[in-house]
Amino acid sequence: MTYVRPPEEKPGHPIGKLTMSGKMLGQPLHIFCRGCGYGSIAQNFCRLFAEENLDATKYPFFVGVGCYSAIPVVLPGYSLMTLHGRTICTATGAKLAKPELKPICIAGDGDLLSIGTNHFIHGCRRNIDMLVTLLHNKVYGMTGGQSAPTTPEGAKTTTAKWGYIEPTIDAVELARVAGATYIARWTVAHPRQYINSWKKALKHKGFSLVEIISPCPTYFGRKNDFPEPLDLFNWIKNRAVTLKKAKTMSPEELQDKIIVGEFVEEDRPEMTEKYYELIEKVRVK
Ligand SMILES: Cc1ncc(C[n+]2csc(CCOP(=O)(O)OP(=O)(O)O)c2C)c(N)n1
Ligand code: SF4
Ligand SMILES: [Mg+2]
Repeated sequence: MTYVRPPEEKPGHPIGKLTMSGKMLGQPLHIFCRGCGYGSIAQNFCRLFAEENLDATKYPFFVGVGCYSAIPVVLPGYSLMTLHGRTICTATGAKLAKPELKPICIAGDGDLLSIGTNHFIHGCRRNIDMLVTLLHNKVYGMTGGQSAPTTPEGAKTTTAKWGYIEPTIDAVELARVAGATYIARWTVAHPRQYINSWKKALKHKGFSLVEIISPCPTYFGRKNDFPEPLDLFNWIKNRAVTLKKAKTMSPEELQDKIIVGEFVEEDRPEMTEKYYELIEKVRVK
């Protein structure tokens, strides 16, 4: 005879109740492909809120258009799906109107480093107080695996059958020269490290970029001889070297490596504060 567990004995998911699907269905669910990094990133956002005991109403999510747009379905609090590439400018409006909020933007590599590059540069330059999480999966996942500005040279994609011929953008370097004041890069194999970077970024006053390299087994993996999702995960994991180690390596040794760590942490006047100071100064008394 099969034992049917009575509902009152069913163990609750520790963070499930915080999420939209958890509230409706009792547990957090996601719709990503098998082996996609986005499911674990979504769940770690929930973990961040639970561990820091955050008031979800103060940390609204802004997402662009890509596979990652489905992440907010399992996130606590409020979220706004903007247009493709328009997360940062929408979050800028929200921050200026309600300075007590700390926007969290979730953007893809196609979203942030192609159609939305200008907003990214100006967000960094303004040092506006928000956390931008860049999900770098090396392709435009949602639209069928086309090349992105992060596709490695020589890699195959739906639109680069014989190998991609363009040089790639380094988001960390772009953010650094544009003026972001907290910058970190990790991979999906570094969950504890990127959660800690999120925690720091939420306490930091200014523009923070946390880049996470994430596998897209369905498009990048399939086209580049990674038959199983775990093969692509291990390829990402095994290429990661820490910033400290990278300093001891030659440019040739670093060529196909992913340098991970915290790259920038500094204080600089923040845009929203300057904006409100100006309003106070010019207000007719
Ligand atoms: C203005 C505009 N141009 C193009 C599109 C089509 N489009 C939707 S998602 C996407 C690519 C998403 O790629 P990325 O941001 O890397 O996210 P991923 O799906 O890889 O997570 C594109 C080109 C769109 N929705 N809006
Ligand atoms: S297509 Fe790629 S990025 Fe999109 S859900 Fe599937 S594995 Fe993830
Ligand atoms: Mg992408």
